[in-house]
Amino acid sequence: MNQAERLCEAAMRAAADGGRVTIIGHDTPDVDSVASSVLMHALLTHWSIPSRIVLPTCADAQVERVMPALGVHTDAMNGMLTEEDTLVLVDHHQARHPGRVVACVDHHPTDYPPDYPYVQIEPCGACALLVLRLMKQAGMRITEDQLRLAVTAAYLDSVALRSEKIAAKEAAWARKQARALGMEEAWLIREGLGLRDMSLPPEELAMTGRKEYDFGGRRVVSTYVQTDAMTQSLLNAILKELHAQLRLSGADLWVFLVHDPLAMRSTRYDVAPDGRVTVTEYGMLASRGKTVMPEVERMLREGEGHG
Ligand SMILES: [Mn+2]
Repeated sequence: MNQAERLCEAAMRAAADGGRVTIIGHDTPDVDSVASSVLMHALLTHWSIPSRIVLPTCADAQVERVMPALGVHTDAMNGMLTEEDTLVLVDHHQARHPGRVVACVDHHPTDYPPDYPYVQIEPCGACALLVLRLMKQAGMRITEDQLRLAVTAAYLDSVALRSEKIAAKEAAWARKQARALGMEEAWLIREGLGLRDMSLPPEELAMTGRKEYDFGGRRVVSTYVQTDAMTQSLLNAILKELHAQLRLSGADLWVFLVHDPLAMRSTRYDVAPDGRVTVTEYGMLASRGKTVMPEVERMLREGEGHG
């Protein structure tokens, strides 16, 4: 038995204390968030620890499209949270909802890790892969449905295995499993690239993948778009919308990313409340979780100023 898996089990068991724990992914749940929750639920069930999954907000459109095909129905995950709840965070590590956090398993690195009884934050192509590893360490027999969930999460959370956040070894594993499971790789790639329909209104393009962060009291909102067809006029319209949204939200900064998965590069636009925009170019598909937000967090916490 592995050390991480043993600590994880002990923390969850102590927390459950005969009751039930609640598994919760990040806000605007994506496929990796939901897949990680479903796998964590299976792991807790294996340990005979009662648990439920709660999606903290409405899932994104890709979840609605993809999860039913994988046999996962999210309508049963609409519970309420109260201060009495005991929470297990997956695919994020910042507590933003009522309840006491007892554990987190996440793949968004931070220089400022939280202080929960069990914290496992490791760079990884998808959080679902970390949970899958815990399941294997716990001696579980992994079903084909569970493997399919993990493989799908790997493709969809890493821009079809192209993001810098997925290690070559993990990508090779995902490709091999997809083949062995008879999954349609063209579909995984299409969903993973997630190329946006750029004829949508800029208000909509501006808001994809919205996440909120609290970096020592500084609030940051972030969204992104994946496209190979951004134009200057469309970008201007999006940035204007983001500035309006930033002022409405009262946050300190809006970080907007344009990922071009075909050119393999990302551009970051930091929109400040005064309307100033700072542009950062990445000569790669920069991962928001692995590279961009840790940079933003450092910038804000260490007060390097902005712009
Ligand atoms: Mn994820």
